[in-house]
Amino acid sequence: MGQNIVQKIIGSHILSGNMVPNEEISVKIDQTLTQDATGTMAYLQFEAMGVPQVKTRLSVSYVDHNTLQTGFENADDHRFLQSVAAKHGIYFSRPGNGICHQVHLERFGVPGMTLLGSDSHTPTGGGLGMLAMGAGGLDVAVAMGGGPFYLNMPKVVNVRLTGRLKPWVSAKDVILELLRIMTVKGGVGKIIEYSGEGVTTLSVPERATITNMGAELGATTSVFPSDEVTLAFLKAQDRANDWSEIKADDDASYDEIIEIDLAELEPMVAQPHSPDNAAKVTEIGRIPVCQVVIGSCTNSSYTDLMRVAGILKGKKVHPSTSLSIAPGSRQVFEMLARNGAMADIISAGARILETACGPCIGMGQSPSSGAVTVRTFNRNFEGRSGTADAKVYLASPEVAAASALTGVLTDPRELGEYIDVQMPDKFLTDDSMIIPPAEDPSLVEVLRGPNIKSLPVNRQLPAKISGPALLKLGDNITTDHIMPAGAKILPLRSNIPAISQYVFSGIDLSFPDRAREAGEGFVIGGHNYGQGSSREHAALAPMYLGIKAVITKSFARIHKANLVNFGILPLTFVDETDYDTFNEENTLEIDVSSIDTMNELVVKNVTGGNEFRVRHDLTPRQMEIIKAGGLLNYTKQQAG
Ligand code: MIC
Ligand code: SF4
Repeated sequence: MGQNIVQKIIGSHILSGNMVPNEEISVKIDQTLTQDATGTMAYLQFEAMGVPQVKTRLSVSYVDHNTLQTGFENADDHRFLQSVAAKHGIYFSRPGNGICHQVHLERFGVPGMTLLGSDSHTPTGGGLGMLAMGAGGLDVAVAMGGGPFYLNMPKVVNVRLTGRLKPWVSAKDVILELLRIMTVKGGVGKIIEYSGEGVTTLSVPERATITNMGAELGATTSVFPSDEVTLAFLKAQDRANDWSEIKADDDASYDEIIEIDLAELEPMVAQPHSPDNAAKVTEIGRIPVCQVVIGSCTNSSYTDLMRVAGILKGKKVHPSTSLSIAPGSRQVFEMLARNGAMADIISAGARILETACGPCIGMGQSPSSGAVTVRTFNRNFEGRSGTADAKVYLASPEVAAASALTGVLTDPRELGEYIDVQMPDKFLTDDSMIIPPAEDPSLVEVLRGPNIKSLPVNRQLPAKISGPALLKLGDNITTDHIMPAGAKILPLRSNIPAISQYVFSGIDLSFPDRAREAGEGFVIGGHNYGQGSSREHAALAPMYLGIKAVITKSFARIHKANLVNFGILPLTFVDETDYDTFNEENTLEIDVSSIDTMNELVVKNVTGGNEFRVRHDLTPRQMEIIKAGGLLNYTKQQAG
């Protein structure tokens, strides 16, 4: 029986378990990446493991999130990251060199390899035919130390692409259509594998836009074949030697099949406040747009920005609309500067931002109150832009640039003749902003500023946990709800005591104080709890505040793994209607002494006098981690 791409790559990296859907497996990780907002923790954890040099084939530390230096904090973190990288065998991509996923695609990604990144959009690498997955920083630290990465074997969904995109329809529209079909929880426990003749019509950056936003489906990752198109891209990056062909066997089988005819797609947007709230631009109509932002790891490649420049050339941004553009990498930025396209962009009235995540993570450019903003990003969760009542629409660079000119949401097909941008035969390659690790690590001193606080650790799991249900939430709670980002809070990523004061701050400002006062407590959620970012701070900071268990209808993959890593029990209702049988602030009590032998536990509602059942699906290994109070404690115990 033939194999699909997922089975081939996992099969060649599997260390334990069988490739049976939902069975726990572990795989060897070839490459890791971190970014600064999750990286400081990941490297503190790596240091705590006491491994002198990384054991991966390649590990890269990027600085792209916390680049706004409004105080010493971010700059201190950058300095720490640079020195810790030099000491432990890690390449360091300096601030200004670009967004981790874009740079990794250009300079490091290798078809057929595994990549683990402390960022949920690591699947961008799937555009090159890698098995690229997002995880919490601690899992990445373990992988850097040579440890396996554990996951449940996902189901494989085959998305068959036929036809070819019409002019002005783009890769973003493909993934928005898939989000419309599958929703933000449709990909949980699955990997999306693309095939069909439509694949050959898409360039690597276009494929990467699609795999990038597979994260929004909740999918473990997404992957494209590695073919002639991949080879051409790698050649143009001076990396032809990194190429190998990766394709599914003709008789490969899949758990699910979805067909999309590229020729039938039209320009789309995701409406507020969810990436799956997708509709055709023509269905929404010409609503006034206050702001347009073009950039992020989804849509800021060379071809994306060349087309934007072509649209803007000789025209001016509408007087009631602000246009900001952040190129995805220094390679893209410099190529546009040299070929004159940047001049067209500047002349149109665009505000050029640093080559970084920027507004995507709320680092500046927050829109005005109640404003409609069209962004080429991947997430439009409420409040993520920094303006609580802003209405964020996600769209392709073409829709965004057209709307910037007209001041209203605009179908780019109105622009007339299509601007065809060719992939360059040769990209400008200059890796001088990527600093290799030190030749003699013993000479490197790791520099820690006062913002870097030591790691809090959890206690062992007691026999009984009890406390109030501190917060009762609905479906699709994101890690942006749990642990918000933005220019004010992000600089505290290496300071858990300080950042914990902002847990759930967009929902309930009293949460941290109530949690502290209670000593121990619970959070209650609906379906797909913890979707979105990989930030382990959404587990670590609640753990610091005394959260012992989170009880939900279902979890998103990365967040659930992060909860386990920090010793918080992820539990789900056996009967979902029990969600309605208790209120916020009711005191709950769970006897957890038998989690080893029983996967159902009884929750006593001490206030209401009733009981209900919850379950866990922890593997024996995860059970030991929970009992130890988290992965770091567990690893120390294992080491004796
Ligand atoms: C995001 O897009 O939310 C982030 C910021 O890149 C996160 C990581 C983080 O919170 O640091 C992600 O997607 O994992
Ligand atoms: Fe950065 Fe936004 Fe991409 Fe996250 S989604 S890595 S914040 S550009």
